[in-house]
Amino acid sequence: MKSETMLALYRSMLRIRRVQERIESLYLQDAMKTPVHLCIGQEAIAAGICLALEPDDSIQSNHRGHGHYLAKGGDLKAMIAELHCKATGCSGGFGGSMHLVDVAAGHLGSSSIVGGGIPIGTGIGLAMRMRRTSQVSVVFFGDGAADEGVLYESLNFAMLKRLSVIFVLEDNRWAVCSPRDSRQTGDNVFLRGADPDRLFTARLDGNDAEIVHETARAAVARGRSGAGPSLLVCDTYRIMGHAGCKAQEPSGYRDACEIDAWSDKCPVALYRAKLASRGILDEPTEAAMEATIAAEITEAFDFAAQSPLPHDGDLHKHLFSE
Ligand SMILES: Cc1ncc(C[n+]2csc(CCOP(=O)(O)OP(=O)(O)O)c2C)c(N)n1
Repeated sequence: MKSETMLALYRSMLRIRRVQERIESLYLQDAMKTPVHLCIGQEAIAAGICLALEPDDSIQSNHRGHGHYLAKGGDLKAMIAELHCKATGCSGGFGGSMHLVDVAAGHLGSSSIVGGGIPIGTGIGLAMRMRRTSQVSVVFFGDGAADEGVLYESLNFAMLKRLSVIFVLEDNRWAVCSPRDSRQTGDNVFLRGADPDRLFTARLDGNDAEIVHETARAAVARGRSGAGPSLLVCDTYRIMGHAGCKAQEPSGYRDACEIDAWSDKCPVALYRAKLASRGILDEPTEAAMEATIAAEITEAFDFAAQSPLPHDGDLHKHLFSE
């Protein structure tokens, strides 16, 4: 892997982490008028997958979608404005944190309906096929969404038509406060009817950005060649609570040792150490990266604070095609 690619992976993860941290630190001021679901701990998946995509490839995301939006090239100012429900937000202030969209960046939307993006991303893959393009459609979803029957219908259809869809399961082991074992027998989603000839499957360390990126590149190449879909199951963990910020997380349903063990596998810290040991990331480079990201985040929060709220008269806009 080229050193620019490694630095791009690191920058993308670091930027997602710093944005999440700023949201976390300011959330309880109540200026952000939307529930938030932070993806701290899961940055390597968004960064690794999206760096393998072109701007006109598309992604579908879920409620925990800030990382996907940013990694795919979504506009940070518009995202932060959306969290403040301002008219300048990427969904006009009507969507909030769970409904981000940036069509220009190929982010065709996130949804609060668990599993909701799976059939949409599959349909986008069908549209790409019908238009005879070599684009790829990626769907990000959690292990809770993998409990929904629609995943298996969508996988089946994508296999049948050999669609260029990459299903990315971010297996963080928890659905709100239900552990995976209480919802699924075994831990092998591939056993549920997948055809190995038609579906490339991989279970990988979702906290290792390079592994995620290399695997995504293989899945993208397969999709572009017309060979069909892929299912990438990325093992990871959400370090923060399910929703809101620290103070709002009910404690007790997760073992503190489990959280500590996964915190030690922080994808950002591990990759920083790896790049430093390879001599690719030195202190001045990292300091410059941090400064640029910090300035960008401050600018985005200022932009959101100064932006107007949507007009009352627009309340029913965007409900129907005009
Ligand atoms: C169809 C549907 N069912 C239930 C919910 C309530 N709900 C919101 S998030 C969530 C858990 C999702 O877990 P997972 O897909 O693993 O994603 P994670 O939150 O762990 O990232 C649930 C059940 C919902 N939003 N939509």
